Amino acid sequence: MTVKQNYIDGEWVDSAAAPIVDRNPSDVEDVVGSYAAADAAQTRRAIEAARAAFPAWSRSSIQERADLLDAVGGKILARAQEIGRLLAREEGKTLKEGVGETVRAAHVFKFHAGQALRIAGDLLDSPRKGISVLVQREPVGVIGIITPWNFPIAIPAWKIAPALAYGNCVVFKPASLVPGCAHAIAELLAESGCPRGVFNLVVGSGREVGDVLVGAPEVDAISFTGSVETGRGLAARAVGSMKKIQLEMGGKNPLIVLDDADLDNAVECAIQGAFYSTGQRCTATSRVILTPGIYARFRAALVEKARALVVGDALDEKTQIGPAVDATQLKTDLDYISVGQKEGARLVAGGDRAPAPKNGFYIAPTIFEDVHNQMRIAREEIFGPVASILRAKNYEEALAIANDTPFGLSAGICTTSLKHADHFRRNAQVGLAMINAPTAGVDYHVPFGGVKASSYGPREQGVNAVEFYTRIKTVYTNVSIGG
Ligand code: UN1
Repeated sequence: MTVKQNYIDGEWVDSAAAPIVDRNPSDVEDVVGSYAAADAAQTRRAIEAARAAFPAWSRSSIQERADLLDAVGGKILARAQEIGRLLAREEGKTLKEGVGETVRAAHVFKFHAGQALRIAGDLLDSPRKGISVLVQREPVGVIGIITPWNFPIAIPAWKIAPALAYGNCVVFKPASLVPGCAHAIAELLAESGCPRGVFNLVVGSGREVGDVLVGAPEVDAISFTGSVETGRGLAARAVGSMKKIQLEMGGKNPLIVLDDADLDNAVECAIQGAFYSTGQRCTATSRVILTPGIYARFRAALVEKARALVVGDALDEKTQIGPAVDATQLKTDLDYISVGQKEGARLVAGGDRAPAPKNGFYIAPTIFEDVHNQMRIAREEIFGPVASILRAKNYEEALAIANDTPFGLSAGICTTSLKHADHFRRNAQVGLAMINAPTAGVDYHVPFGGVKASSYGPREQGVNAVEFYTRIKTVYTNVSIGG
């Protein structure tokens, strides 16, 4: 099998290190591909190439940048079935989700193609006579982009596209579990005429590639999505070289279901939020908080639906829930299930590996009840298809439980009460509040991010991406000078 290369300074490059073997989590016998593992020296070369490309790219015409991003978006869209299939094969989300994510990535590129054309500043008068003030936006420089495995194309897209739109150069380190989609992005950028050095791909470990990126003084900013632990360590180090940082980390997202909720919709929100994408989303619903009047009905319907979900090969059209991404994540999920049982929570669905036709990391959608919010399964992010049901006396107590968490990414409420929906909108301590909608699944044209331990730095996505990918210069001009 040929080893797919990294992309550094406009060249596809090999590596002396043992390649990274990309395996299908639905069927470990299926090798998706082999990818060259970049080392520290290659990462430094990529950073140098990005540095060298920056002066010209930062002054490139906005039309050139818009055309590049639009071309990439168009090509992703044209190849959405094929790339979506690759995504499902290497990550394990279903084909439908894989294609959906790919289409989302295409839209992200097209959105930021448009944004490149409207980089605005502000022109103000000065309190001093004869002075005018211009507040302008400029590119930041070289951006290190570090992405997780759970959205192998959408997350890279929503970091790379705005970085390039605003005139920055990129060194991209994807998660080693999903090099296929990262490689596809690099190929599309290369074939769409991205100038050399402007975009570089370095597939490799956090210890080697990530470490160089975070430590290098020539990298001006790091955008990271991943675990809280890695994010905290990264931030502490990045500050040493005064980097701009943007971190998207975990969640422990609650869904409140009140007595007056539309039952079918509420159950659907919980199923989608907790189990789709195998629960491997930082926006996944992991705590379902119920008030007494709906408890029994909701619980029965949720358990029935969860048990009926078809777990299987991600590429099988009938599959609703694909496997865990790898053996490590599967073990984490199973370990948390035994932690929950030891803590006294009651298992009402799943709880073990799911029977499956192939040798993959299959796990059954799992529901605990009698969960107390102080239990570890209610406080720590599991990142698997494991949901907990918690009881609350009323809306007020449900909201208090929802907010009692170190995280603050997404929170949902299912209710037909305008009063409670409105109170929740104002008082949920999160960056994403969902009303009669699942906690996961977000749009590409609006800001994304959370509060507390979930996020750090400016928001990602939509118009707000400009905050992170540009810096501001305030220009004072004495307009009274000259003729
Ligand atoms: C979504 O719910 O559609 O890593 C997006 C994650 C998030 C993205 C979630 N950064 O799960």
